[in-house]
Amino acid sequence: MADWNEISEMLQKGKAKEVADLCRKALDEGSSAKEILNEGLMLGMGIVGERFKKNEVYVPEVLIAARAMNAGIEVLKPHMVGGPGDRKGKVVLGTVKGDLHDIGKNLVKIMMEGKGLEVIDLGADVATEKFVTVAKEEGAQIIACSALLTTTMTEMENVVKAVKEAGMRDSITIMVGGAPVTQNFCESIGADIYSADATSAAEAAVAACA
Ligand code: B1M
Repeated sequence: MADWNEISEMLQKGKAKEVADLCRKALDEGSSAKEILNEGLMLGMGIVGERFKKNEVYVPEVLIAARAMNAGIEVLKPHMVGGPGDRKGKVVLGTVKGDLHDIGKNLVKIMMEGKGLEVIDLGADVATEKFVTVAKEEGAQIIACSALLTTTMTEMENVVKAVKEAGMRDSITIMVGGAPVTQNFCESIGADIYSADATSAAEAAVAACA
């Protein structure tokens, strides 16, 4: 069985090549991409987050850990997505204004594409109006917003307001997620769907497009 602690430790040290190699090895040994992500990569990133909170590590260390996490995700990506299939709907996805965290958002994209959805990824630090204009231009059914900071999750309410002001509220499903976001928060800002993780976000998006 794969050594989850080894993957976690390499991620914490920011050893991108080693993390990628260990993910490949774990796949070869029969672990699933989901297991490697949840037991190894997320374990490591969770520890980095705790140490960051206690000021035991700083932004540069967190950035290189994030780079190592991305290297692992790149290896897992082909094993997380399903076959091409017919496109089931269109999603405009991004991390809200002021927020640079994009790892979770990227996972949401991978899982949504794996379920046959077309995802227009606006990246991180996305202006409120951009979500709306791109959704309109592209005829998307869903706007999906990610936020990792308690200070930026409030931007999601501005997205809901902007969709209303554009007269698109009845034709667009607004999805929200990210570590500080909750079902209660989702309801309080008038968004439609809260999902706790990338897999449930993808499932909910498919259901909303059906
Ligand atoms: Co940041 N950071 N960070 N950071 N960072 C957190 C979020 C924090 C909790 C760390 C801590 O204090 N323990 C804290 C936030 C505190 C708060 O607001 N309550 C924090 C802080 C404070 C900051 C800065 C302000 C630090 C500073 O500069 N003083 C700064 C802000 C910069 C900015 O955004 N303007 C900052 C910067 C950074 C880095 C740039 C160094 C880096 C980001 C690199 C990158 O993303 N490219 C970083 C990182 C890596 C983290 C931690 C350590 C890890 C985040 C992560 O990628 N997790 C994080 C601590 C932690 O989370 N333990 C922390 C892995 C990822 C897979 O999980 O994103 O939660 P997550 O996604 C999950 C779910 O949330 C969900 O699905 C994913 C799993 O399946 N999900 C969705 C996400 N989006 C979704 C959307 C959906 C549905 C589900 O529907 C649309």
